[in-house]
Amino acid sequence: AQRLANKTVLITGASSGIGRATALEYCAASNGNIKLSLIARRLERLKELKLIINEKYPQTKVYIEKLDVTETEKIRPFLENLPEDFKDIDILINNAGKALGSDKVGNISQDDIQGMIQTDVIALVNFTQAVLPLFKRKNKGDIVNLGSVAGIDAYPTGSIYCGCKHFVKAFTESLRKELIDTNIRVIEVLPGKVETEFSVVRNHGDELLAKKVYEGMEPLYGEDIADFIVYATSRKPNTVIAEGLIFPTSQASATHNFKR
Ligand code: 8X3
Repeated sequence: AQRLANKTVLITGASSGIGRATALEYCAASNGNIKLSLIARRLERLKELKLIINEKYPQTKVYIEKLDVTETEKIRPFLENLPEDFKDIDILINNAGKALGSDKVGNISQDDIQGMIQTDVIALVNFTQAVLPLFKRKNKGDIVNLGSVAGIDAYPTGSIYCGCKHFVKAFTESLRKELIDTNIRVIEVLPGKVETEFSVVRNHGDELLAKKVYEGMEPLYGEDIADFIVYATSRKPNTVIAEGLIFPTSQASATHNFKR
């Protein structure tokens, strides 16, 4: 926890799910001695989160901004215009991501294809590229990319999402190798079933269908992944937790071996 003291963390997709839980977990682990830049499309949610954080940790500096990570041209201005206190980012959490639909190849809508690739692939690359010059100047910093078990275990009806997450895996690995001469740490988190708004979004808002995804099993929750992210980024500087594949106890692969 001492290692987190006064660090600046930037989290994309911070209004819900794993991103939100990660913001809260950094506060808990550092006893509020942390600076958080939280971005998402839903500003109201971020405002609520900031209130919740500052109620418990009045000393925690929280900066929130409404930003759609797919608006590429806004990313660099956003970073350049961060308030002075938040400019010196130590940890980038590329969390924003989504699956859209469960259609088979041949039936996938253009909107779903673009939506996933824009967020899961292009935005993640753009944020990484935009923050990297700072990390290189400092010769330190942590980049945490949210992959998925879908990034190592492709399943039917998930072709685009699985493709995106395979991309995240390859991109993250290339980056870690490129940065071998630096102290920058590149970390990939590969969650299995985590009950967040993920399945509601995948099912285009159908809450009943979303519930079924976790029926009869005990899924993970955002805080379980947050716990790992905070653990990985608070190791000694000589240690990189390069990858973490995290399942609920009732899951052993993307599509098989569910204990229900
Ligand atoms: C989310 C996990 O199994 O729905 O990345 O693809 S899964």
